[in-house]
Amino acid sequence: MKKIFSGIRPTGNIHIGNYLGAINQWIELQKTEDCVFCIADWHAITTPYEEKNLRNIIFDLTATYLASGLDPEKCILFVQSKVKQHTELAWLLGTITPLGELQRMTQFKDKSQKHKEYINAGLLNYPILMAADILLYNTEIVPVGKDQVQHVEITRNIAQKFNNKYGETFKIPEPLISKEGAKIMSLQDPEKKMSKTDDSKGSINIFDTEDEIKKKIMGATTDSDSIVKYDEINKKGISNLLNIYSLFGNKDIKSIEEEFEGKGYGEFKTSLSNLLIEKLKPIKEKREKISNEDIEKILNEGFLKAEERAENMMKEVRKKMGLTL
Ligand code: ATP
Ligand code: LTN
Repeated sequence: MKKIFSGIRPTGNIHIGNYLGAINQWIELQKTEDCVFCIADWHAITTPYEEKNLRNIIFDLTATYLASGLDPEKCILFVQSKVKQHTELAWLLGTITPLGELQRMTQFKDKSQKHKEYINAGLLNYPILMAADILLYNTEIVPVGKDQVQHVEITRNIAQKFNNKYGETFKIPEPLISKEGAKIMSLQDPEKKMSKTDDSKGSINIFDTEDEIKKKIMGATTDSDSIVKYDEINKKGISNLLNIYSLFGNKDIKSIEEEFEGKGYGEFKTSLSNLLIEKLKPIKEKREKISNEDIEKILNEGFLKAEERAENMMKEVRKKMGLTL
């Protein structure tokens, strides 16, 4: 069994990009591998957030995971801030991470551009905490969307550096990216990735109502020639919709193009809305059956299992670094 680790920030509603890029892979992996998944609340607070909502968002995110098919019998699911070893290891790894590498990270540049009033050291150190998350669990594979690959690469550098300096300790993890779902683009601006914290019209959330889904798909930005054809350079909007259609409908893009030959965007978009409504319905129904008590119990059990593994790793790290008093 391979050791898998991944996380997601509790920053808002889960959208189909998160689902296709990350969660969907996790659901597959839990069937055969040793999986640990965390709700990265310490990462979430590096960008503006409402403290009174955080707990609800964490509960909601957990419920979304469970409704989408994550099974607490088959994986460990926990909240990052419960396991204090993550901050301890992040501090230690910070002492061997070059400042220049952190400043070069695309996400740091993007998010500090977006939140000019809130450029904090936590945002810069974000990848160190993510490295700690991953390395604490002897991780071999990190399933993420494309935007997070750079952070897995810096994690590899940090692990290698630690092993060279203090002796063989960490496995060197590899990113795993789902091929087509790796980057679902915003419906409003197909140049940008679909994101939880950007404009809500650009993303379809898992729990959107049927009306919301229809409105957003019908209003999605497309070019003016009305030919349903995949062309990532000149027809970004329609290509993104074709990609979503193909992933949810389990059909290859060629056959969808054939199906809609001569039919125009209106018909294609209606069909895509219906497909999304049909595919998201069972997740919504399952969500309604999950109570806060269920969630609390699952997260607590996950915390106990995660903490035990994390503490085992920390014992070794402290010893290697001479922190044994
Ligand atoms: P935020 O807007 O807060 O940055 P986000 O929508 O980018 O949030 P994250 O919590 O950062 O979501 O990401 C969770 C997981 O979903 C990561 O593995 C990330 O790579 C993946 N992911 C996020 N957006 C997309 C997308 N548009 N397409 C595919 N995968 C995505
Ligand atoms: N930074 C990630 C979330 C995250 C993560 C992790 C992903 C936090 N810790 C560890 C993989 C492994 C993001 O999606 N924004």
